Amino acid sequence: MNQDGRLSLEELKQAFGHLGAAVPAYRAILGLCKADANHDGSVDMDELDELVKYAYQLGPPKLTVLFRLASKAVDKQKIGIGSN
Ligand SMILES: [Ca+2]
Repeated sequence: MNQDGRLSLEELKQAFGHLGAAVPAYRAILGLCKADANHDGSVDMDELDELVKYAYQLGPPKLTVLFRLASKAVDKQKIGIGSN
């Protein structure tokens, strides 16, 4: 997570790797395909719900890590909102 408020494919690979996925790249690509509604190659705040839904299918332990990533993204977004 590079704190830019969105998750790139590389960051998703790292996340699924930490989750112990057998094939992190495969999970990352599938998750990105499902969640990346605007096809910019990353998962932003508007798309995070879909990514969480995908992770939910994989099981609760994986959800925990995704929520941790999501909370970082939300924190970043709050900073952006507060500066307006
Ligand atoms: Ca996107």
